[in-house]
Amino acid sequence: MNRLNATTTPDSALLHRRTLRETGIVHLGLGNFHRAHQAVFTAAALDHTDGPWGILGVASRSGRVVDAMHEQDLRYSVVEISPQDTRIVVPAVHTGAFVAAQQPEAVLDAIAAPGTAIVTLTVTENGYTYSPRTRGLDFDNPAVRADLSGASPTTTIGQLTRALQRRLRAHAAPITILSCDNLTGNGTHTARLVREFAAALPADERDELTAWLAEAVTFPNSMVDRIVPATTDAYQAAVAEQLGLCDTVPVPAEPFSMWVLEDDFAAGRPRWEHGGARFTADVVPYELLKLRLLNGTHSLIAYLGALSGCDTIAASTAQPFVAEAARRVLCEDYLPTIAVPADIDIDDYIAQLFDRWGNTALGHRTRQVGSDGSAKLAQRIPDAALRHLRAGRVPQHLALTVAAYLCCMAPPEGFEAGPHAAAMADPNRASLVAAAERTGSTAAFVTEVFRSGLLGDELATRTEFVSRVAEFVDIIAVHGPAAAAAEAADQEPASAWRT
Ligand code: CS2
Repeated sequence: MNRLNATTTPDSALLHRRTLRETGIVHLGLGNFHRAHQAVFTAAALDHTDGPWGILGVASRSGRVVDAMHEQDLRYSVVEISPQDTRIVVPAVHTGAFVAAQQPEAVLDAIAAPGTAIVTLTVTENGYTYSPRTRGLDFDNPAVRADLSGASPTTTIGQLTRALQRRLRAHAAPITILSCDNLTGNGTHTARLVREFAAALPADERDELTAWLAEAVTFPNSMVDRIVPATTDAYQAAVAEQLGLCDTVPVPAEPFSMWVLEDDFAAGRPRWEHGGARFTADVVPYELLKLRLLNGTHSLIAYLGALSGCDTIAASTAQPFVAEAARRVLCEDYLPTIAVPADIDIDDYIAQLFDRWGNTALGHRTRQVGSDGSAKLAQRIPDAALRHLRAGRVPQHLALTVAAYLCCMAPPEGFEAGPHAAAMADPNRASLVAAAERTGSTAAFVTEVFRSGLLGDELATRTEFVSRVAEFVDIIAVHGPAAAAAEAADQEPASAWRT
């Protein structure tokens, strides 16, 4: 079978047909999400309005996608999957791809290049070397310290700041850094970390860079949304069947896609609105809507699902006790903490979320959503929980989410968390297991977890929440996740928000 490449791609699958030569965007994090989201929006924008917006994709460590994309003239397919339909599109917007770990200086040169107007990021919640404890750059992280010492940088914040420094020295042309990760105020957050890195440089470098950052570099906030599972052989088979071609790095995705951005670009941008993106003066309400209603609820579905033996999000949500817990965490614990943007019909939005989670064709795994919970939950839980606690209410299903997470990471003695929980990757797993072994009781373990700063310092002082988490851990351990969910639901009558 022929390989997918520039000659073989059928026109009917191409999202835009011009051959791109100019690189206007450098993207850090050449993973599936970028390839199914921003790349597709960019292709659709270029199909409508031409521009110098080719994307140079930088993978952080792995060469798998980079090598395969080179073998395919930088092309790959996006397989949009629903139970009704499979649609394949080829975005064809990349002008280059390489691995940062193999060519660290090339990252700096690419960002400093005069043609580069935007740097986009999908480096995951974990990729920002952020400390929830200090709420700033993690200066205790050896990689951050190495980047500050002047070695070729390996952290994203180090790469960005060193590249901006190089750009300032070379020609000082304005540029935009656009975070596309699931973080509240992702642009503001990135700006703060870059400025903290710059402020830690020697005075002669620091002052000039800090002034130029304020003047010439923008960091718009953006909300990104598309469920993108890890790829499997089934997607290669779908491409083979529909296009008659071999693509070794297709990306699966749900049909839904959404992008809301602040229009604050220092040196121009593609006409992403033609691909369906929305521009707005204030993205934060959209970010909170998505981070809490979708991502926050997603975490609970993933942990309860894994603990009840479910491989996929769709299988987990198909269980009535999980659907009920999801509805309650969403409507009672998250929704009252946000201001719904005026153009969102909240009932439709919620109904659509349940449809999206119920997409049985997608194969989105509980282990994928449950991975990196230590970084994800810090974004999803503390601010919402504190809003309720300050008002005198213990948000039961937020406590349940943390308890289910802890049972997946450090299963209590005698409790079998199962293979899906065991397969969740998390940089904090080992320290959680060690804390569980060290402490004599669930209450002591959970208290220690909160004191470690995992969910920020303030939530650790809310003993009513901390002890509720411990109680749920015990209930899960003895009676299972469904009993814990029933206990959470019993604490309060279902609210008027139920739809
Ligand atoms: C998920 C997200 O893995 C996770 O934590 O909640 O990746 C989610 O699928 C996307 O944010 C959807 O846009």
